[in-house]
Amino acid sequence: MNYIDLRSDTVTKPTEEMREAMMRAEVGDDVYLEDPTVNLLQELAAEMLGKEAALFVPSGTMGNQVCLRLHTQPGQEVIMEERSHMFNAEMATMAVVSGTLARPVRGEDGLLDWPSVEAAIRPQSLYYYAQTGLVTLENSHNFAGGSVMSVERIEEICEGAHAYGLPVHLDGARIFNAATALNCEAKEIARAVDSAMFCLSKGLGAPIGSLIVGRREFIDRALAVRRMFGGSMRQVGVIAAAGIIALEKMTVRLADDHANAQLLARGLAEIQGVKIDPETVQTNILVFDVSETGVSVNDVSARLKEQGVLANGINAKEMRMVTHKDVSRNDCETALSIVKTVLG
Ligand code: TLP
Repeated sequence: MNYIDLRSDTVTKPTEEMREAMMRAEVGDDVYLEDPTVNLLQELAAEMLGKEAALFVPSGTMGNQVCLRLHTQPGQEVIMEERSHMFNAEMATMAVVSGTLARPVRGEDGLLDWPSVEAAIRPQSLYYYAQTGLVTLENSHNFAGGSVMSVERIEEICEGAHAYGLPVHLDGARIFNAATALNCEAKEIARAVDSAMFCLSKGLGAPIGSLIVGRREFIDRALAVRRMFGGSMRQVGVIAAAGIIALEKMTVRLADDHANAQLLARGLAEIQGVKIDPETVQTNILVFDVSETGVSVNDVSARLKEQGVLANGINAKEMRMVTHKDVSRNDCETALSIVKTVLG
């Protein structure tokens, strides 16, 4: 069956242009920093994010965790939003590998604000408290329905955190979706943070890869941590070539995915028992509550699959749909009518 796959924007296939570029990529051993295609991708990434340097890493998880490791000391706490990916979906790496403890804080629609971050910072005078070492943000916010934090809010949090001597890391896996929604450049979103990670393999269609960006000195140290985590690669220009096309060609089309997500949100909101406010859908991710439809999340998922639509639950009540380049407007209309049949 030809599924309409709304499970994630990670399911996309590389474009023909990407495959062609991968085949022709100039390569070298990246452990010697001699892969020209990787070097080009890193320069492009640093330029687009407005930072001194960038480093190519195999996955978003590794990128986030390399940064966390560099910013913290074992025994410290990291302030993060309660539904954030780093807290919920990275296998407790921050505890196992960096010896840190999450200090989860609930943000409305997944978005932290400075007063709640400040309230979570541990006082330095009390020796029995673990000390706060880092603040992390996520923009757009995956499990809170692709919500977007404004540049002003990010800058206020960074200014506040820096006054306490705390660095801020941005999980910007989908920073270009956030930039599209905010109608700004990614570098404006990243301006005040100390490090950021973004992914080429989410909405941008590349098969593999993420980048971390920051000051030159930070990225130099990140090389060693990436190596320690097993993430240094060799003739990896074959992948970086697709990443360059992702950055040069694929960010401009994200508004189409956002429009398709709106279409799905408006249609879902009309279904009896489904809870979603289309006004809150700002990017390509929709999270909706099916608990009042009388059908469990797993059953909705299974019935949709029988009819050719893939979508998963993210908890006992909520499901997620993610639009991307490999689902058309027409596919979204078809998916919607299938959801209506399944829940109607
Ligand atoms: N998100 C994936 C799954 O892991 C849930 C998805 O399908 O959305 N930060 C954010 C905000 C993410 O959404 C993800 C992946 C990551 C980090 C990790 O990236 P990878 O999967 O490349 O390690």
